[in-house]
Amino acid sequence: MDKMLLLDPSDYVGVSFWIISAAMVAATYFFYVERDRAVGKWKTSLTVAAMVTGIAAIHYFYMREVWVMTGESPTVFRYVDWLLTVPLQIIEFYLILAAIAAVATGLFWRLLIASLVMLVAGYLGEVNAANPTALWVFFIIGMAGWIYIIYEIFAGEASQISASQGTVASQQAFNALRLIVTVGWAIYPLGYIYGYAGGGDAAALNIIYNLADFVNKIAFGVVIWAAATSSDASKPAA
Ligand SMILES: *C/C=C(C)/C=C/C=C(C)/C=C/C1=C(C)CCCC1(C)C
Repeated sequence: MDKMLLLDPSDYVGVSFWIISAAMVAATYFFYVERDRAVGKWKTSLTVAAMVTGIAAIHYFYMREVWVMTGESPTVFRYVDWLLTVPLQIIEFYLILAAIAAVATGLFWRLLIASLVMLVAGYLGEVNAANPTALWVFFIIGMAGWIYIIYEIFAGEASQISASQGTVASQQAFNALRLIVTVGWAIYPLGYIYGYAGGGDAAALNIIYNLADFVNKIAFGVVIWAAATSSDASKPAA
């Protein structure tokens, strides 16, 4: 490379890395400051939301650098970020339930292990993308982890606790988080398919993953913020 660029204006993937870095920093500040307006155990939920976007902000700075300088996918930074932030989001689910009921820790561990299976398999698939068998076998294993999480929050213990013991605000937050894990998280496997099927398209892969992180980290935090600062944060459900 004869010239080092901070950001080439025609590099739309690099620009998306830049925008999301800034958005993650701003969201972190927002959730942290707004914590003052939340009541009781909801404060912890906002702290965790700020941790998620804060960790992502740091990784986005480095991911942008890798992309701008090499044009390659920053796979290691991407998965280190997810490995930290996805378990934190699982903790959010657990905190929302634990704020209203005595929740078995077994539920927490099942969700955590399923999310780790999903991420480790995804990583192994992406670093072995040159081998189509590995690429798709690991993808299927990753899908199984995600489908298990969906099962747990729609039909398992978590959904029963929310339905039977939730407050108005906790049920709102739980239902919205459920939607994020189902619809929002679906963007990631779509990015994987789009990015790797048919020979590989690193630009498409990264733009889709970046969009997904924007939705699933910032919007996820906003959902928690809305519940935590709503006037019925502690009102029992009818
Ligand atoms: C903040 C980061 C988040 C919420 C990352 C979530 C990542 C996923 C839901 C990834 C899912 C994948 C599968 C379901 C199949 C295998 C490939 C993955 C890892 C992209």
